[in-house]
This record gives sequence, structure tokens and C-alpha cells, in this order.
Amino acid sequence: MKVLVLGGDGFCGWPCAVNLADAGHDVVIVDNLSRRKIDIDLEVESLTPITTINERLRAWDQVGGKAMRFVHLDIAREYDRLLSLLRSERPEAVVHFAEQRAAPYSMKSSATKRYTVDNNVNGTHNLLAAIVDSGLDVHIVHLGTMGVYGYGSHRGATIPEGYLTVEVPQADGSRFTEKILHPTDPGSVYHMTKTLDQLLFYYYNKNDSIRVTDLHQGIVWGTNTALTDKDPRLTNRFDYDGDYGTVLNRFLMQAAIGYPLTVHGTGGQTRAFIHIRDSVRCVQLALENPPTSGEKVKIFNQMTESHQVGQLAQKVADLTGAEIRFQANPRKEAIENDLIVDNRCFIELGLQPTTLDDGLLAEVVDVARRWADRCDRSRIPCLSAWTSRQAEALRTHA
Ligand code: NAD
Ligand code: USQ
Repeated sequence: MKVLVLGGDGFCGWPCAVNLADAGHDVVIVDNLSRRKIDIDLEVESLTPITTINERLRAWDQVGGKAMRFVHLDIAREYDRLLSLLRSERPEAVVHFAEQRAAPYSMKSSATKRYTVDNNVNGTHNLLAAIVDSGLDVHIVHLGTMGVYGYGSHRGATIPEGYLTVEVPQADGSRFTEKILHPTDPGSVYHMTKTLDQLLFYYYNKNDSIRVTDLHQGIVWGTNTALTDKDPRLTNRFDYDGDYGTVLNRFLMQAAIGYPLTVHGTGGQTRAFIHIRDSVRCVQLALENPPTSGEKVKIFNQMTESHQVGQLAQKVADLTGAEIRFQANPRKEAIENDLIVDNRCFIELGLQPTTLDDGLLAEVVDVARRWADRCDRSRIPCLSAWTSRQAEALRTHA
């Protein structure tokens, strides 16, 4: 099928695009390359050396991959071009990765908060409005986040796939049951934009019957897939810095270069995880199993396992001999939380989860060791504080 991959130059988008092309789909990557520009602004680079998007596409062609095209376009600002692209390409599906995705970056300053909201909410809304304008029946597969549910206490309850069945008490003592969108509880401005996306999808699905699958994805770890491993010019990015690096890849990279593992607070935070290979597979499964016409927004929890951050650090330390260092937490988040997640939709579609085994962890450590000399150690600490109180704690414990 013809698929537009918005944000297809990014960490999750690039391996997803090559996977879809490999599966025979006709892929057009749409990206404004803003992630590469943020690297320049932050004066930091992916740990792995990544080639330009055109070099990536040439390499993909040379390894015999089904050709992909690239369109340089800002979906949040170039509405008319986005609409023209939809009208000329007439895609059957759009996979939407094109958002500012780092919580610490979104909390750095009022400028990055405003950028994140403008970019993410406008981008998603432009896409929905353009699909309505185009009159096409396009299936949107959106990369959302597990963070929309929040990381407070769920009191031992299992987090369902998007919808919660509630009982509503009436004045006469009777009750009725209803399925509602699970209440949201974002933990950063970035996560808040994903909760707003969710409402945009709900509305356009109800009003215009737009078909949407919203993937509530956990933290993605790993770096390459079998396809991006085919040629060094296809290598995927590896973020390790305090703004864009995510926890498990950071721990593995820190272990590789002999930097103490940076556990925030007590390490009691529990989060959901998924390996990049499974992330890519899930997107393909979602794409190939679209909602039917008139069906409400499909929501899948795209994660394979949950772990406490402190326990993850211990696992990495056991594997590599790394030291663990507890730090003042730059984030305003629960010290500890439970997280039990229903992920049956993907399992029923045939996903065989890649769990966090020692071999795969060691593979990431090896990648990080290979590129250790590209690491700027001064960019490892997380310095983006959620409030002035957290900023003060960071200064005191520095
Ligand atoms: P990324 O920053 O590496 O990739 C995002 C891509 O989108 C970049 O190439 C960027 O240039 C592009 N982009 C951003 N705004 C755009 C715009 N207005 N117009 C066109 N292109 C634009 O991020 P990622 O890690 O690949 O994440 C992709 C998606 O998956 C995000 O929506 C993110 O919220 C979600 N997600 C990521 C993770 C994770 O652990 N990385 C986990 C859960 C969900
Ligand atoms: N943490 C540490 N040490 C570190 C880095 C992080 O203890 O060096 C802690 C954080 O305080 C937090 C947890 O690890 O409690 C997760 O942080 P993270 O940066 O790995 O993940 P997060 O900010 O939640 O964001 C990432 C992606 C985002 C995606 C989200 C999925 O950047 O795009 O939406 O994971 S989820 O966490 O399920 O919401």
C-alpha cells in the first residue's frame, strides 16, 4: 500500500520506513529535519554517526531495498503543501511520528514548551484537517505514548488499551456503565501534547469518520534492526544526552564508557519498554490491520514489559560492573509507581515480544563502546528541571 511516513528520518521512523519498504509497501518519507537541527542547536550529536537522509536513501537503494522517496515538509506549518501532497500521492495510510518527542527538552524553557505545543498539536491537527479537505479515506497510525495514562498510582489496576469501563451513579440510586477514554495524567509538556492529540483523534473520528490507530508506546530501547544493520550508511540514531537520551539506552551507553549510571531519585519509577525491533513490527501490524469504516479510534498499548528504573540500573550494573549513582530528580514525578499494562491487542495480532535479555543489552553496550569517542561526557547530565524547586535541588546536589 502507499504509505506516507511523517517523521521518517527520526529514531523510530527511519527503521519503520525501511521495514515497510522491505515488506513491499510504497513509502514516502516526510520530514522537516527539525530533529537534526535541534542537535545542532544543542551542540550534541547522535552517538552513532548518521548520514544525511539522501545518503540513507541512496544506501537503501544500493542494498537492493524497494525505493523510497523523501519530501522535506513541515507538517505543523506548511498546511497547503501537506494537503497538495495528500492529493497528489493519495496514500492509503499515514504513519505519524512527526513530533517533538523529548520530555526534558519540552521542559527546558518557555520557548521549548511553546515550540513543543505548537509543533505537536498543530502538526496533528493539520494532518486531520488536510485528510478531511482531501476527501480521501486515509488510515492514520499515530505514535502516542504510555505516558498519557500517567505514572501516579493506578492502585494495582491494569491499564486497559485506551478505554476504561466506568459505572456512573444516578440520583435515583441506579447505575449505568460506559466506555470512556482513559483519564489522562501527563507528566511533562511533551506528554501533555500527546493527551491533546488523543482528543483531536476522538473528535475527528466522531465528526468525520477518520480512521485512526493510536499507539500508546513505551520507552523504546536498542538502536538498529536487521535492515538498518545492512549498511553503515543506514545506521539509526542513538541519543544519549540529558535531553533526548532515554533511560535504558543511557544506562547501557554510560556503562560502556565507564560513567556512573544516572538514576533519578530513588529509582522507584516504573516505566513500560519496547525494543526498536518490536516497535517497527507493531507499526506494521497496526498498518496492516486497520479499523473498519465507522469504527472508533483503535488504541493499542505498544509495550512489551515494565521495569523499575533502579532495577534496570542494577541489571545493567550486574552485566557490566558499572557503578550506580543516585541523583537529585530533575523531574516532578512520583517517587514510586505501579504499572500493570494490558497489551493483548498486539499479542493477539502475532507480536512475539523481544524481552530485555542479556544478549540484547550487551549488543547495545557494544554499539556504544564502538562509538565511545564520539560521546561528549559533559552532555550526559539531565539539567532540564521541571520546576524551580527541582532546579534548586539540582544546584544543591551538583
Ligand atoms: P525523533 O525526534 O527521533 O523523530 C521525530 C521525527 O519527526 C524527526 O525526524 C523530526 O525531524 C520529525 N519532525 C518533528 N516535527 C516535525 C514537523 N513539524 N514536520 C515534519 N517532521 C517533523 O523521535 P522518535 O524517537 O523517532 O519518536 C517518534 C514518535 O514516537 C514521536 O511522536 C514520539 O512521541 C513517539 N514515541 C517515541 C518513543 C521513544 O522512546 N523514542 C517512545 C514512545 C513514543
Ligand atoms: N531517568 C533516570 N535517569 C536518566 C534518565 C531518565 O532515572 O538518566 C528516569 C526519569 O526520571 C523517568 C524515567 O527514567 O522517571 C523515564 O525517562 P525517559 O527519559 O527514559 O522517558 P520519558 O521522558 O518518559 O520519554 C520517553 C520518550 C518519549 C516517550 C516516552 C514513553 O522520549 O518520546 O513518549 O518515553 S513513556 O515513558 O512510556 O511515556
